[in-house]
Amino acid sequence: MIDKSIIEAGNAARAADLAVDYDTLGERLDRRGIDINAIKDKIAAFGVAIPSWGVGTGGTRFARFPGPGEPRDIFDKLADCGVIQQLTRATPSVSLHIPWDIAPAEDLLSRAEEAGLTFDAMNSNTFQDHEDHPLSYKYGSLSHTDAATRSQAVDHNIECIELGEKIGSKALTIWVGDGSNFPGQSNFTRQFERYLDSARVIYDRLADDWTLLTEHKMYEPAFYSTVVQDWGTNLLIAQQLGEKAKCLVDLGHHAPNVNIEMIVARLNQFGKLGGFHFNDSKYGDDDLDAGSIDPYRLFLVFNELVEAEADPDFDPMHMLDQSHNVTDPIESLMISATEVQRAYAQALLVDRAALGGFQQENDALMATLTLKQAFRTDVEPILAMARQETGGAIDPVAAYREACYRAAVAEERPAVSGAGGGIV
Ligand code: LRH
Ligand code: MN
Ligand code: MN
Repeated sequence: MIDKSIIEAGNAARAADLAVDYDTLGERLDRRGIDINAIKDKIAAFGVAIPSWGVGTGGTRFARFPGPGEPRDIFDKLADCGVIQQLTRATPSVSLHIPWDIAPAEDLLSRAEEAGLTFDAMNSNTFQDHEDHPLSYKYGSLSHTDAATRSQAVDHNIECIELGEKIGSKALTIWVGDGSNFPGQSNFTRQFERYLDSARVIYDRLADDWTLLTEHKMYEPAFYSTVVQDWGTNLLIAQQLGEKAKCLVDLGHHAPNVNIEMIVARLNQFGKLGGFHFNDSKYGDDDLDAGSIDPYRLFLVFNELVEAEADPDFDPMHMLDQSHNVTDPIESLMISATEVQRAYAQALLVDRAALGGFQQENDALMATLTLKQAFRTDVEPILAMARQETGGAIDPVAAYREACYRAAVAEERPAVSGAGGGIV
């Protein structure tokens, strides 16, 4: 963890400026009939889960360039996630990926507690082979033509639920790479039937207070067709399985220019919006930092979420899912978590009564300006104040660099070479 005195000293140097900025913004928002403290309280209560796999340097199929102090195992990852939470107060939980993070439940629980974290959704993995799975997933998993391979994949998902139950998780996220690489390779209908049959067995194993999140993705690793390729198929799955099954929207998993915020609205309208993997994308499943390419789109997604918040039962899960190739993953994740909070804060500023009126009158210009007014508001003082008041850092990256955390862990964690790692 970061020495508290470093956070305190950094905050002390910035507190006076922040107080002025917060009061000034408070006055401006007051003129718009908005109570800044109410927004700040909502931001302070908002959290986004860290993907355990995000704290290691990512890579592409061409190469991976590891940085110093790469986490060696799930316990190092929890330590890194603890630092992100300590400084941002925006990331109270971690989403595990099995088998990457397999460890005894009691150890996971005690290390998470030390780091001030809880566990979010469990992620199963049948998109690669496992040492202890005799059958290969090369030709699919839950939808494989071979019953024994399907059943091996189902059992793995059940093991993920069992571990999750021991560590306080309440959801299982399933993403499969199943699909085909050639026209004619697979029968679309039979393949989807097999997927549904397997998913039903997993669903039936879920406790009543658990959610099954299925995640769609257009392509990759299958390059001709993917079984769960879009939100339409995902919605069918959730509807077929039942009440506890909902859809997970990873922002990077759509065709370019798809209107993601509208997908969010549709899924929510029919009670099937289960959660998010936040990231940003320029071309495909780029796993870029949330808000780094198109912050307006992130805002528009949150605009739909704030609209949906009127329903007290609305409670989607929020997770990041990113891959960091050229930045320190801890810094990227801290900034990304605050970008997600920023989009939420901006969306909370939308004058919904005015927007509704403009929509009713078909005043397209004023309707869109109503959104822009909220988006253009610099809400940084709200985010910084929420962090300061909850014991975090006004400037998380500055505190992190000041503490030299990366250099300290690099002393204990052996250097990793990326040489020879890529497969083109
Ligand atoms: C698939 C995905 C899915 C996986 C993660 C590693 O592209 O988004 O969520 O679990 O990446
Ligand atoms: Mn994802
Ligand atoms: Mn992805």
